[in-house]
Amino acid sequence: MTPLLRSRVVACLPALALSLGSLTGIAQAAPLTVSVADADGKPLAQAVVYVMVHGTKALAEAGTTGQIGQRERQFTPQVNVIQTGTAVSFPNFDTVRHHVYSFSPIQKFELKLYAGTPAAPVVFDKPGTAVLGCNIHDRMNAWVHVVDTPLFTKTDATGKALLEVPAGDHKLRTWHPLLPEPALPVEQALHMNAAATQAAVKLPVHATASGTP
Ligand SMILES: [Cu+2]
Repeated sequence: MTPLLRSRVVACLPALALSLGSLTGIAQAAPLTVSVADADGKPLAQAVVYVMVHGTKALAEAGTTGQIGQRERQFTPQVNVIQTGTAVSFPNFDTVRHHVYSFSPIQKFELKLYAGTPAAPVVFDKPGTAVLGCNIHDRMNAWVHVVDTPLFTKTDATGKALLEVPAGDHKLRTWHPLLPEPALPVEQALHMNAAATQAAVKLPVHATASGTP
């Protein structure tokens, strides 16, 4: 080995270690706390918060499932975030029957008047937002925000969300059902190193007592 070649090999080692780390998903993650506020600076509950990380899988692992129940003539939960490819079941816990539908382009479906749990779940295979309703009960409404990342959560009653995020430069996205349609998420740059990080997001909405429209 010539001296020139040897020095090149040595110089390449740190870069190789770094790329192996990100390939195997062992990049060090650190806690990210996101505080979401409305236009008046009030904490916004039920906001969907997610991070787009280069190199993570857009699609959920095969067999990933979710559930949106119906209880006391309302969907539960009303605001949902799932990864693309998730199969969602719609169990009816009420004694009355429901007729669940979505006219949203990402997933148009109809579960005709039923009691109990429909046999086939609904697979949400495109990212975006689906708005759900019930043909029988007009006041029943729910939202399914489908995201191309496994790193997602929702804000609590104090408007805070917590995620574990690997180091790097990412996109932080926030969505809420009070946003005007078409409901695109609000996006901002996010830099994570190996330390706990705080981020603040302000959405152009006005918080309601129920947290939904
Ligand atoms: Cu109903």
